Amino acid sequence: MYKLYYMPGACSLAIHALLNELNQDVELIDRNKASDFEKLGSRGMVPVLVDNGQVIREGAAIILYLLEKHKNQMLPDGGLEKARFTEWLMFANATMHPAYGRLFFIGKTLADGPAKEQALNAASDIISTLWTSVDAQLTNSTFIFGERISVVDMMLTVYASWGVYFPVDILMSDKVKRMIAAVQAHPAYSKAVADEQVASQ
Ligand SMILES: N[C@@H](CCC(=O)N[C@@H](CS)C(=O)NCC(=O)O)C(=O)O
Repeated sequence: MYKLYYMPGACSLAIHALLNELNQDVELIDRNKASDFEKLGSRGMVPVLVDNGQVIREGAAIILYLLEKHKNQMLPDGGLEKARFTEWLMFANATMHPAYGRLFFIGKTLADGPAKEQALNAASDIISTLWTSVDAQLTNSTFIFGERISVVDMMLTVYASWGVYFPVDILMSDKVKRMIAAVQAHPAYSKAVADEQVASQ
């Protein structure tokens, strides 16, 4: 069974949902309650996956590892199709995730006042622009890669859920909102959300 070090609702939620989607059993370990979290070389960050004693860090590396290990229809075999998949995986992990990360950084480091408000608004403008890129990819389809859900949709939906923690107006088109609603209703995702809520009580 896999062990997943997580924080409720954090980016580790997408890995948790992916494990559900791949029908893999997982032991959830709340990093705030784990005495061995630092010893794993976690750098203080989730997700950390442990597979048979082997520690894997970095969300994108964990995702590629799982997709290559367990048969699925998300990861194309190679060529341009695989490049497109990796491109969107990295867009989510290395572009959209850090863009939301700026909100957390500003929220934690700046004192309340006009400078903080200005910085939060500037950060949220960048996020709104990134969502237009998602909108353009959705064209007439529900998900990033057509009508079949992928881990990229799940990652983007996790990040989108963080906007409510900040007094900012992040703009999303109806197509983007429809994609997010479809992911939230997807059983592998909704089960992960519910299980993390129960585990954190
Ligand atoms: N590049 C890392 C970033 C992971 C990351 O930023 N994780 C956040 C949660 S979403 C975290 O653990 N932050 C530390 C904290 O909030 O204490 C990855 O993709 O795995």
